[in-house]
Amino acid sequence: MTAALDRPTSVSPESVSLPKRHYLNSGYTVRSWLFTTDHKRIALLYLVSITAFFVLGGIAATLVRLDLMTPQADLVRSETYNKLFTAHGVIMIFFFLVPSIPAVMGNFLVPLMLGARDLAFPRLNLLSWYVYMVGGVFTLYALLAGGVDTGWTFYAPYSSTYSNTYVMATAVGIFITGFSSILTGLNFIVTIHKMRAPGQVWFRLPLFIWSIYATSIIMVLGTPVLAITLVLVGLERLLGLGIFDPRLGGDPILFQHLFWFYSHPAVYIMILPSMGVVSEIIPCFCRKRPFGYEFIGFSSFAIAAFSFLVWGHHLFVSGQSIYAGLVFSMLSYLVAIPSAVKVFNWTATLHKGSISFDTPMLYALGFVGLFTMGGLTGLFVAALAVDVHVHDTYFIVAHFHYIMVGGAVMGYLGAIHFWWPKMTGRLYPEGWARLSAILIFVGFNLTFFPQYILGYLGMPRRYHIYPPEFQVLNVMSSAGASILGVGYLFPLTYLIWSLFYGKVASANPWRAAGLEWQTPSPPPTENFARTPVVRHEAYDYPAIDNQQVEEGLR
Ligand code: HEM
Ligand SMILES: [Cu+2]
Repeated sequence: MTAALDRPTSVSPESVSLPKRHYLNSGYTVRSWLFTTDHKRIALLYLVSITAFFVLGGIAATLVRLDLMTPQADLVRSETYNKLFTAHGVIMIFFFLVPSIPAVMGNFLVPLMLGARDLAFPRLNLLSWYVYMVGGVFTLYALLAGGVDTGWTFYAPYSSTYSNTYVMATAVGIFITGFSSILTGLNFIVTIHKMRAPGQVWFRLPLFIWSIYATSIIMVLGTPVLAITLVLVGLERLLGLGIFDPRLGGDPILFQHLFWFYSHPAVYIMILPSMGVVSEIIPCFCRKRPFGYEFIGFSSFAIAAFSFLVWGHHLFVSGQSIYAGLVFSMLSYLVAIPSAVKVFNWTATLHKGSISFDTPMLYALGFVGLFTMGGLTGLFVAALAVDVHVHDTYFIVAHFHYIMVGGAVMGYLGAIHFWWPKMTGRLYPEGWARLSAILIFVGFNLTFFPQYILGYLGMPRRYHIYPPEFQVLNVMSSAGASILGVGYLFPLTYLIWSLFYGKVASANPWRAAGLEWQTPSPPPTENFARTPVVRHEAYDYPAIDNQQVEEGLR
């Protein structure tokens, strides 16, 4: 087993104490954090910021769900209701989900997984965080000063002409934050091309890197379109140009084309990184090479490419020609193919694996199930006739929450748990963590499954008042939301607890493959004492396990 000689032997007892020198104790001042160019510290800056936004978005969701407990408008006024779901959508999409895995886990892991010291442009990386924060503060100001009521989609001409809420300030905030996304994407692309350790050829890259690369392409190509769209809305508001408002000679459908040309691919900015995470976790917790490594990798690119061809499925009922509708419907089914390839490969990896159900694995399995549900109902809405029936109903709300919360957030939580020992050098309490994973899964389904039924029965989304016969399902959904909310509070609590009291983690507590596990937990500022050399395939779990058996460690 010479090939495996430079693998970490993780469970030897002397390795289980915090290293003397690591990136967390390289400086304690506020300055050492706010001016750091260490990708790992920047990842933590993002972690704290997006967590704060998640809490704010969650509070807005809670108020919406509370209000929908009764058919009449009992809690808030209609204007407030509109502002609440808009705040929820804007925060969750632009300030939580889009930056979640790329900016937190990507920042932390990309250099480590490549065996590099840092990202290609460390100062640009810090700038990205500042740009994100400036945009975030702008938007928060707008939301607190008076709010926006356009929905996160900013449909024109309502947003460009009629709404008298804080559209401009919110749009400026999102516009600014977009640059953060673009800079991060560029940084990742250059880093993945230029900074790989010797021997780290493309087909030995972790699948997480493939997915981050594909995500970065979408970030770089898609985000400018959103930025331009928001500028056009702004110009129409300020100068009365006739771009979108038909009264001024503009075309409101043009807005929808531009908006969804970004926002459909953006869904994959949210989901592809989670797919990458799951492709790391599943092989580790069933001790097998991923089935069809190349297929999982290339399907990320196929998804990224196809995602740019399907925006018109959001316009089926907007009066586009029936032929355009047909083409977009067919193209939408194309995206299902690479997605299904991934699900098939994960499932095949599980087959005859020796599976252990640790917390990251629970999240990964949750991801596969819930993403599949979201994806299958995506096929429903990609069918023209079905979409006419369920368009703008709660069916859509259920569908996208299954993808974005059941999929992307589960992947994010899986990632946080999987790499927490590496990030902090501490283990979290496994029992609590499993409990909360189960709570989140149950709460999630109770929240969003009834919404499929509500939508199918005809309850429109974004409505404040609904007919009494929909109340039972709405109450179920709100009850689920409170379970889900508690489920989310758990990790927030025990992860912070573990920072101080958690058991010290070894360099590689999961016996995982991948360069990031070959350096101490938490890693030193320069990541690796010596530049690692890659001599074997990715995910060589059989070899790792054989070696440990030979050394008498297992
Ligand atoms: C705690 C769990 C959550 C609950 C209970 C929840 C609930 C809701 C509700 C009730 C709506 C309003 C639907 C409507 O009136 O049309 C909504 C909309 C939305 N949610 Fe969530 N949500 C949750 C988590 C999330 C997360 C984590 C994300 C994304 C990361 C998200 C993204 C969205 C988006 C984009 C909208 C659309 C807003 C709009 O129509 O303008 N939600 N959610
Ligand atoms: Cu779409």
